[in-house]
Amino acid sequence: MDLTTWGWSPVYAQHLTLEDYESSAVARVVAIHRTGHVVATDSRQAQIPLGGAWYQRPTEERPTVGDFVVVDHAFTRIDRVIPRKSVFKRLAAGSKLDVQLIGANVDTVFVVTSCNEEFNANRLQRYLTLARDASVEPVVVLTKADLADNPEEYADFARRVSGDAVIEPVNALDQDDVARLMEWVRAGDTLALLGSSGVGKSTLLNTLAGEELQDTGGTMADDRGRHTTTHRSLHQLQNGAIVLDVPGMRELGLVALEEGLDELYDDVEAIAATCRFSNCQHDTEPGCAIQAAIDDGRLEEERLNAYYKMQREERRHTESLAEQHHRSRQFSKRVKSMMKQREKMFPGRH
Ligand SMILES: Nc1nc2c(ncn2[C@@H]2O[C@H](COP(=O)(O)OP(=O)(O)OP(=O)(O)O)[C@@H](O)[C@H]2O)c(=O)[nH]1
Ligand SMILES: [Mg+2]
Ligand SMILES: [Zn+2]
Repeated sequence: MDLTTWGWSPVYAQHLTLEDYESSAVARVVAIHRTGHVVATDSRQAQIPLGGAWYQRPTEERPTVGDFVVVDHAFTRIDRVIPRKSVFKRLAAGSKLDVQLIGANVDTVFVVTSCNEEFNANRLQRYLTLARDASVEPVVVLTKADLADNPEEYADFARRVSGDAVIEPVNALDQDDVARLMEWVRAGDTLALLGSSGVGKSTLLNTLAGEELQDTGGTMADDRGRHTTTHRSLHQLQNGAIVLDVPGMRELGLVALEEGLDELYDDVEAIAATCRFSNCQHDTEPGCAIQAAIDDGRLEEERLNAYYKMQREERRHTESLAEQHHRSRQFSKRVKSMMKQREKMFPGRH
C-alpha cells in the first residue's frame, strides 16, 4: 500500500476487498477545501469534488479529514470510506440537530488553550468531552506559559476539570519546551490539534515540525474574530507522525462549543422562553411550556434531563473556579501585606 507516510495500518487493510486491490486505489483525505477533498498517497495528491450522491447520505457517512478512502485509479471519484478507528463529531445546533465531523482516525488530541484570558474551564471541558467521546487520548497543552506571571495557576485550574488528562504548560515557540510533548507525537500516529482561534495550534505544529508548515497569526484578543487557519489539514512530521491542524471551532461553525450551552440546547431554551413565568422551574407551575411539550411529545424527557445535567455541570465548574480565584487572590493579598510589613521592619532588605 502506497500510504505508509500517512499512517496506514493493517487495521484498515482488513476492510479492503480483492476487487479494491485490483481496480481501485486507496488514499487519505488530507484537507477539505470548498472546492473539494484533497486526497493523498505517498506519491500522489489530487483534489476531488464530492459527487452529489454523497450528499444524499447522512453527514456521518461522508468522508472527512483523516479518512482513508477508496478512489478510482484516475483519482477523480471517492467511492467509499474505510471504517474509521476513531472520529471526532459534534452535535451541531440548528433548526434540527445534525452531526458535524471534525476529523477521523486520530490517535491523540492536544486540547490547546492559553495561559491568559482566553482560558475557560467550561470550554476546556467541552473539548475534553469531544476527545473522550471519540475514544481518543487527550493531552491539555497550555500555551503562552512564557507570557504569564503564573502559568502554574492555569495548570491548576486545568487540572480541576481535566480528570486524568496530562497538563503541559509550554511556550509553543520554543523548540526545547515543545520537545516535552514528543512523547505523544509518535511515528505513524495521527495527532489532532483542537482549540480556539489564536491559542497557538499552528505555532505548535510548526515548532514540532521544525519548519514553517502553516501560517500563524494574531490572537483573538488583538483582532477579534479573525482566524489564521481557515481549513483543516494533515501534515507529516520528520519522525513519521501526522498532525491535523484545525481552525478555531467557530470557523468550523461549531459556535456552541465556544459560546456555551444555550446554542446547543436552543430547542429546549426556545420552549422554556414561552413558559408563563420567566423564572419557571418547569415543575408544577401553571402555564409551563416545557411540561406541555413533554406531555405532547415535542420534547423528549431524556433531552430535558441532559439539558439539566449540562446546566448543573456548568454551574458547578463556574462556581469552583470563582472560588479558587477568590482563594488565590486572598493568598496573594496576604503575601503582599506580609512583604510590606517586612519592608517596614527591614527597609531595603529582602
Ligand atoms: N509568546 C508566545 N506566543 C505564542 C505562543 N503560542 C502561540 N503564540 C502566538 O500566538 C499567535 C497565534 O498563534 P497561531 O498558531 O496562529 O494560533 P492558532 O491556534 O493556529 O489560530 P487559528 O489558526 O486562528 O485557529 C501567533 O502570533 C503566535 O506566535 C506561545 O506559547 N508563546
Ligand atoms: Mg492556526
Ligand atoms: Zn416552565
